[in-house]
Amino acid sequence: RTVEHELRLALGREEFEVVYQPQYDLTSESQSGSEALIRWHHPVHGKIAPGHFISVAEETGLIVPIGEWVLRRACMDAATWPETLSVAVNLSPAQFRDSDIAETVAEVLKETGLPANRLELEITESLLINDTEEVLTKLNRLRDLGVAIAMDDFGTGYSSLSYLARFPFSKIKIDRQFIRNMTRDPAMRAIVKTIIALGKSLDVTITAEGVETPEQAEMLRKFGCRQVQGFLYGYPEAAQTNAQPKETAD
Ligand code: G
Ligand code: G
Ligand code: MN
Ligand code: NA
Repeated sequence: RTVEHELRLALGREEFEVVYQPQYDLTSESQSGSEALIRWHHPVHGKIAPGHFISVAEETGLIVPIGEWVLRRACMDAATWPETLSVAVNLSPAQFRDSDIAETVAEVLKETGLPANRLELEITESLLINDTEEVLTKLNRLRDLGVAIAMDDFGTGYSSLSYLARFPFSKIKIDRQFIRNMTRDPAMRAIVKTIIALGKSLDVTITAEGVETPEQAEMLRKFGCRQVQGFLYGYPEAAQTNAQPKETAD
């Protein structure tokens, strides 16, 4: 397939970029970190969104070298940020299945000098469907390194509350579809409120994704949501703009 062939060449041709979307802490009213998101600048086709190539990368196994490249880039960049800022990196299930992910993460932290507690790894529920001992062992090894593990897109896919008891998450990210409809749909509102309360009981940080309006932010604050991410707070942008803290810029 063309996309596969082009993806194979893209790493060597330096066509990928990592952009960063800020995450804000509603308690301290300040940025707590950023999520790293890959971008592909194809020489002919221009910008290609991750939605169009991540699945191909997963099917072909290319996600292993590409994901490792993103991880290294993100840790290198974050090592230059103020030490209060963390970086979150998305991991695909294939990176757990086809590579020694804990070994890779340990190596990259050592190489870049980023303290482990400033790295967060985002995984999705799909990793936990085949809820094997091997996945659990790898997650625990990552946790033992001192990195945080976040459950991404919570509430979509095959959510099971039992995952929250079996795996050592430090954060749950509420999927943006719940946030989008929260202010007008009472059922969505109840779900968001309940997930936030659950996070409190489990001592897990809750992040609301896709926050776009002040109304949504106000409601989340009222429910006691700790962290927010979304266009209201910032778009995914090149590293340079995030390298300077907002307070001291200018
Ligand atoms: O902005 P956005 O279009 O960046 O991202 C779309 C989807 O692609 C999201 O679900 C996001 O988690 C995923 N994604 C973005 N960057 C990466 C990455 O580096 N690795 C993996 N596995 N997924 C990514
Ligand atoms: O699945 P994951 O959370 O990793 O995906 C992040 C994706 O969400 C990226 O594609 C990013 O561009 C997108 N995103 C981030 N903030 C917002 C937002 O406020 N609204 C919408 N519609 N998308 C957002
Ligand atoms: Mn994510
Ligand atoms: Na998400």
